[in-house]
Amino acid sequence: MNSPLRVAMIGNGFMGATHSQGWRTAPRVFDLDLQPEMAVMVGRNPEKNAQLAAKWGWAEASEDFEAVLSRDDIDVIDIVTPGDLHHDMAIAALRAGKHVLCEKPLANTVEQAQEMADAAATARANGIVAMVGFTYRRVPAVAFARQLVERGAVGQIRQVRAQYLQDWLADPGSPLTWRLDKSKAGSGALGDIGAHAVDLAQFVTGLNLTEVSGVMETFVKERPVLAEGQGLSGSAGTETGPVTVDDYAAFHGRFDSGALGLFEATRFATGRKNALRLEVSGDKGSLAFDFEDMNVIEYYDATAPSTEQGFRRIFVTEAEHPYLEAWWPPGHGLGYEHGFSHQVRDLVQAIAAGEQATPTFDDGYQVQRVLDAVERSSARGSAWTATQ
Ligand code: SOE
Repeated sequence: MNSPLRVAMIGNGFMGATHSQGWRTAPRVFDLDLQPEMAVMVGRNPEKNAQLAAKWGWAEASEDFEAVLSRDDIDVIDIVTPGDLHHDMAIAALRAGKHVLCEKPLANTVEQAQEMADAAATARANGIVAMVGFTYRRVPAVAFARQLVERGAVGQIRQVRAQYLQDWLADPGSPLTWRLDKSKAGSGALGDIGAHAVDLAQFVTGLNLTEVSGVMETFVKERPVLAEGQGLSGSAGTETGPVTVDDYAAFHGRFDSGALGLFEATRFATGRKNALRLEVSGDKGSLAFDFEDMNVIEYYDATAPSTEQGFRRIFVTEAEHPYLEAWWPPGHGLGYEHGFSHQVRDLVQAIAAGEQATPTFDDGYQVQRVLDAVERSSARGSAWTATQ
């Protein structure tokens, strides 16, 4: 029996559900070198937390983060709270000698992200692993796109287009939630979904953004306040409150290779539910991905005979494709939740091997520098702004 890896998850919202699925499933699908144990789930509301801990498979429920952090029988802290708690919790966990998985974006400010990356670098010397939850890297089609770029399939990258289109705020009657509160979320579409687009583009291309020219907008500035205890589906009252974050963020970006990118993040793309899209254009070919067709990568080989050229749909479901060896026969496909099982697999195996898991906190800090530069650019009339 492998040694146990005892996990405490902090938070129990949407990401609590997805991470719990990952911790439950990964050990039953992949051959892991350590055995994750879902030891404790930490949440604020005792009744809700106990009910969800039992439903999702956590052995204990607690309301006391500090007490859980001080336990010797906890090895990993998995932070799935809103962004305002990431900095303090992750640094405390690293200093307590715990491995850390922290949801994206790493922090609510670039200053916080830098301190977290520094704390992770210090902890690394003691064999501690710190990882950021950009799970879209772990969609097999995305991981395969990275492999194609690494082996030169698109040649010299000239342009990148990345979009993250959702529409859950297109209705002005949608109520205020923590994602619309700057003090909780740090930013709106920019940090919540724009961060994914930035990480996806940098991961697949292997390039880093060095300067940006951005624009941000809040279309609906007041929204209904949810009555106390009402869930998102609850009927909001007549009281309204201010939206303090962006609904939309777009920017032009220059990569360290000289390639240029166009980015867009919005929650008002009516009809687009979770359209995270990437297109990479090079002098030998192009790649295109759309999460709403997530088992496919489209590949254009510009070196093929002109009579045979065209984007071809590669169904990324073969056993030889990333992660697929553990799942279903070709053509059966995977879903959103599988990225969280792949995240657990890669984190557990990195800890077992004494290696760093990616994306590291340094990768998360790089994304935060881009987000911060977009905000500074937008406040300066879209002036080109360095990310460093
Ligand atoms: C936004 O609604 C959101 O839940 C993001 O916060 C997640 O990171 C993304 O995976 C799905 O959409």
